[in-house]
Amino acid sequence: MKILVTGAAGGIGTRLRQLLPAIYPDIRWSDLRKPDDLKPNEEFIQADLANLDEVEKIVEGVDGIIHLGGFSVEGSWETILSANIIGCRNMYEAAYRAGVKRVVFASSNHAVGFYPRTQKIGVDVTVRPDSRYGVSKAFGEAMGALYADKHGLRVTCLRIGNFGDEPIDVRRLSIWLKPEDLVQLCRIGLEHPGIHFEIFYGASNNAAAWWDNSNAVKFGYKPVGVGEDFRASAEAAQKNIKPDPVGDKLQGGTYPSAEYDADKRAR
Ligand code: 15L
Repeated sequence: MKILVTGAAGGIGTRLRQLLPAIYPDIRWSDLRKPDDLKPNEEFIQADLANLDEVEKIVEGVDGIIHLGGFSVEGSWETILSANIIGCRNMYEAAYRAGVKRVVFASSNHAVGFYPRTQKIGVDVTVRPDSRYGVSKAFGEAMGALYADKHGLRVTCLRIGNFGDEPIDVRRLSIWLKPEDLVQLCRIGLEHPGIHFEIFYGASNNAAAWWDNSNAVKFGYKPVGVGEDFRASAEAAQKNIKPDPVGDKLQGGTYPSAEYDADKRAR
């Protein structure tokens, strides 16, 4: 398989550049800017996702796409519109036109970040985005469903929690995703014969999880990261974080509490 990975210079992309080549020897990497540490043997094409012509060039000849590209946190409407909404539409549309078979879309927990931490949710709940960024991820999931149902792309959306070597605070004990587990989820999306349109939570084996990830397990996902192994360090780190009366109750944390004023408006 020839794979395109967008967002190659970002945090997740940088880590996948170490992990993926052993599995997929033929990878094309892309981003708005060239990664500083690009190696001579890595194929890289620079592209602005907001420019359809450029996106058509990067998808040419690939079998599958891992779409990490775009803005990875909350941003202004203009930024989110261009990088995440227009950019995501361009990726699906270019993939369709070029006959790409599979897309793994990096969605985010922020598509459902307004759910309370007391509620365990599956992948079939109504989206409750907690930010403009979260709205763009819900949009990317909806576009995935459209291109799967209407055009036959095989699409897997990963609602990624927090990617890294360990959970960095108490919230992340519930949503942590070990890099090797992300690789496993990408492989399911790119290779499993039963994929049509699926949503999985991008989370490791976290006893404190707020998510029911049985859909991923059904497709063979066996996470190796164990969140509870890091409880002591996560709780210690939490002591240095200021309490957030709104965000601490909600799955999305600081994303739903930023700009929050629902409690101040007369109904
Ligand atoms: C995300 O979607 C972001 O890309 C990442 O930077 C973190 O903020 C993460 O969510 C999180 O919720 O911890």
